[in-house]
Formats: sequence, structure tokens, C-alpha cells
Amino acid sequence: MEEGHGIPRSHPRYHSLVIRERLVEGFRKGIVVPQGLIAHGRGEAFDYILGEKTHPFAVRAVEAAVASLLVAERPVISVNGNMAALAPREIVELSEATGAPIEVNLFYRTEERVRAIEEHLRQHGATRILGASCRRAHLPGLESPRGVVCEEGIYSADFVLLGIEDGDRTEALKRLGKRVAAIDLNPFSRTAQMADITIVDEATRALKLAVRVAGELRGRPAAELRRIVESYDNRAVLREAFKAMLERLSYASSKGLLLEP
Ligand code: PTJ
Repeated sequence: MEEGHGIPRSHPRYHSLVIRERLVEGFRKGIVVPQGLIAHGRGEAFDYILGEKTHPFAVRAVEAAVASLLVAERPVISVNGNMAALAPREIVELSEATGAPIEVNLFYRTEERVRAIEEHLRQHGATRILGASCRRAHLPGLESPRGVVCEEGIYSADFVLLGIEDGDRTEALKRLGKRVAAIDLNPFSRTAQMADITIVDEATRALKLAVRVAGELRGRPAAELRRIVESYDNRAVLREAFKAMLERLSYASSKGLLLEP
């Protein structure tokens, strides 16, 4: 079905509605779990408060995440059902631009879903993809099958970019000494609080920006990329994310209306 699903382009919430349709389509294809639809609703609520736009603090986090993908020895882009349904093309382009493989890593894991997501990403051009046929390893501290990862992927990675993910996973990755960048609209979440780099932005917007930034940063000297990573301050970014929410809510609570996004 054509993207847009009959939603008129003039609709003030066109983009948000198209994104919903991508998830519903993903659900019908067995890529997204029903719980993923609920998770998206929570994200939408935070996005509404943020004004549904990419803030400067998210741009800084995206730059640090892309620079990290480029300087890491074994970077991996971890993809779940929601991420694959929302931004398959951007995930593939980011993987191509940074050389980081994509790993399908699911919270509600079934081999059938891993295969469906792998196939979906291949249809969007993915070549470097770890999924159903990789050598398995287990993340200590996560019950089976949630902790199943690929040995040559997340298990041995030094840097993992993930998104729309639950807190236990991020905690397990951090315990293993990995650096983690997380795309999460909710700065209160355990994932957002524990990640080394928190991208408080909607995943499709953040990944589109990441592809652009990767095009700009690749080819830059490693020392320059390392400087971007080392000078990055995640606490400052989280403070700014909370402040942006507070300012919009504070304006709304004094005027009884919200600022235009
Ligand atoms: O595909 P699976 O089996 O790996 O399962 C995926 C879900 C999403 C069901 C699973 O990871 C989960 O339950 O996640 P949580 O614990 O609900 O966390 C999702 C987080 O992502 C929440 O903090 C949401 O606010 C946030 N979020 C939801 N949609 C978006 C988002 N952040 C950025 N962009 C979004 N589109």
C-alpha cells in the first residue's frame, strides 16, 4: 500500500500518522509486536511535549553517536521490531556509511520474527546483517531468549547503537563494559539514564539525521572524531532535554496553550 494510506498531506499531524501506519503495517507483517504499538504511544506523548522536532541537544548526541560508530573497533547497530518498521532505509544507509553491521536483537524474540526483520532489512538493501544464522552467544544476566545475541556482533562489540529499547538490555550491555548510544524519547527511562549517549528524539528523525551526519563525518581524521566523542557530555544533554520539556510545560501552564512546535 502506498505510504500515506489516504491521510491528506495537509493534515497537521500527517507525519506522525504516517509513522503510525508504518508500525501497523509492520505489525501485520509480523515484524512489530503488539507491545511495540504501546511503546510507540508512550514515545509519542514525550514527542508531543518536545514539540515533535529535533532539538540542538539531540543533534549533539547524534554527532557523538556517529563519531563513536566511526572510531569504534567493533561497532554494531542493534535493531528491534519497531526500529526496523520505522526506518529500514535509514538503518541500512547508516550501516553502509559507517561500516557498522546491523544485528537483529529482540526483546520478544522468536526465530520467525528475526527472519522476518532480516528479510525486511535485506529488501531495503542491507548486506551487513547479523540475524537468524549467526553464531549465538548469551548476554549474562538476561533470561533466555531475551539475552540471545550474535557472537561476532553485540557479544563482542565495543559500541552499540540501539533504540526504542527496554532498560534491562542497556543495563546488561553496560555491565559488560560496552559503550551504548540509545535513541529514546523518554529521558526518564532507565535506558536513557544509563546510556553513554542518549538521543532524545523520535527514531525516524534521529536516524535520518544520523545518515546525514555520517556523510559529513566519515573521512575526517580519527583524532577529530575522538575529540567529538571525548568532549561529549551526556548529563548536560539530558539536563537540556528535561529543560526543553519544562519550558514548554511551564509556558503551557501559564498561558493555557502550547508554543507552536
Ligand atoms: O521488537 P522487540 O521484541 O525487541 O520489542 C520492542 C519493544 C519496543 C516492545 C520493547 O523494546 C519495549 O517494551 O520497549 P519499552 O520498554 O516500552 O521502551 C521503549 C522506549 O522507547 C520508551 O521509553 C518510549 O518512550 C521510547 N520510544 C517509543 N517510540 C519511540 C521511542 N523513542 C524514539 N522514537 C520512537 N519512535
